[in-house]
Order: sequence, then structure tokens, then C-alpha cells
Amino acid sequence: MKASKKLMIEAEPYPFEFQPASAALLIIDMQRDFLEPGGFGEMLGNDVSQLRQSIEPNQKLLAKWRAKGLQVIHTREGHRPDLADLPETKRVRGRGRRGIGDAGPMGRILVRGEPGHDIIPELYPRHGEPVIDKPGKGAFWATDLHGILQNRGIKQLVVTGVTTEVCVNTTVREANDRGYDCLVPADCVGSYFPEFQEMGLKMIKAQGGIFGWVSSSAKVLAALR
Ligand code: TIU
Repeated sequence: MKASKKLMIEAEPYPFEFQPASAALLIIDMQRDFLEPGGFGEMLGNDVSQLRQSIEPNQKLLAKWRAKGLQVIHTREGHRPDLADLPETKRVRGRGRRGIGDAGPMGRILVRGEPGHDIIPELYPRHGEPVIDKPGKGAFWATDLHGILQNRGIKQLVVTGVTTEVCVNTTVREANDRGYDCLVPADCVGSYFPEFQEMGLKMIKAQGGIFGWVSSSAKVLAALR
């Protein structure tokens, strides 16, 4: 794909001027701990089936993105095995029987290197696709992400993953303040709560695109065809 090529993606609040050569697909936290029964998400009392709807649209978008040779970056939320990067406020939140770092059905909950912390097989990273390990909800806080994007000349982010109102929204807001244009395909993000899915997307595109644009995987795929 030519570096200068500009494509329009139908989006809200207005069409997105897509520059594939300086865009990355940023897939947020599609981890077993959030999407599979027995993980951190379910431990917090959530219905994981709500998130699983986003898997197939992400697979299609990722396949096309890879076929075009465009840049892909994955993130994972989790902590060091010694939990030195886990704020006490986050550790005690939720008052659950088990918390981050405790033994769960897929290893220690939200700990790097454990099976539950890893990305679901359907969207597993390929060699050469950076994986950002993040201790917080936003992908920029305490990570290499901004540096990697700068080094690769990336100015636009197509942000997908889970959950819409938590890690996706936090990351889009962080990215927006750092000067990146973000587009969120609605069917590629998921929330445990339908009302938060709706409002999380509305908040991004409100006020003339205060944080970015909202579109769909079909519209992004149409632009890449
Ligand atoms: N609980 C919830 O909705 N989300 C998280 O804890 N992390 C992410 O969104 N990745």
C-alpha cells in the first residue's frame, strides 16, 4: 500500500481520513482473564459472554490488516509476578474472595506469564507484532507504547478490544491527549454491560468527535478493499 494513500472510512461524527501507512490496529486486552469463564472478569461478577461477540469481528479485521502488511499492536493488562507494580488501591478494590495475584483456574489472576493473562488463541499475536504489558487501564500509562508509536511514525489508531468503557475508553482518551486520531469500530469492542457499550461509544464521538471516531469493522474493511 502506498505511503501517501488516503482512504475515507464512513464514521461518526464525520468521515475518517484514513492513512494506512501511518495507522496501527491497537487491540486492547483480548485476554483469557477477561473473555473466558473463571478469569478476572468473571471474578468481578461479570457475564463474559457479553465480550465474546467482539471476537469474530476482530478476527476478520486482524486478518485483513495482516494481509495488507499494516501495523498491529496488542496490549495485555497485568502485573509482575512479585506484584510490585500493583497499587494497593487496585489490589483491594471489589472486596472479592480472590484478587489479583491469587490462584485462579487459569493461574495467578492477572499476573504476567500465567495462562489467564495471555491473549485468547483466536487473536494470538504473531511474531513481530509488539505486545504491550500494562499495569493500568490505559495503554500509555507506565508502558513503551508512545515511544513505539513515535518510532514507527504512527499517527492514527484503530482501537479495538475490551472493555469499551474501561480499558478502551481510557486508552482512547490517553491517545487523544497525545495527538493520535482514534477510530473505534463498535462491533470490535465489548462491554459486560450493554448500556456502557452504548454510552462508552457515544462519549467518544460526542461534541464533534471529542475523543475520536466510531465506525464498524465492515466500514473499515470496505476502505481496505
Ligand atoms: N473490568 C473491566 O471492565 N475491565 C477491566 O478491568 N480491564 C479492561 O477493560 N481491560
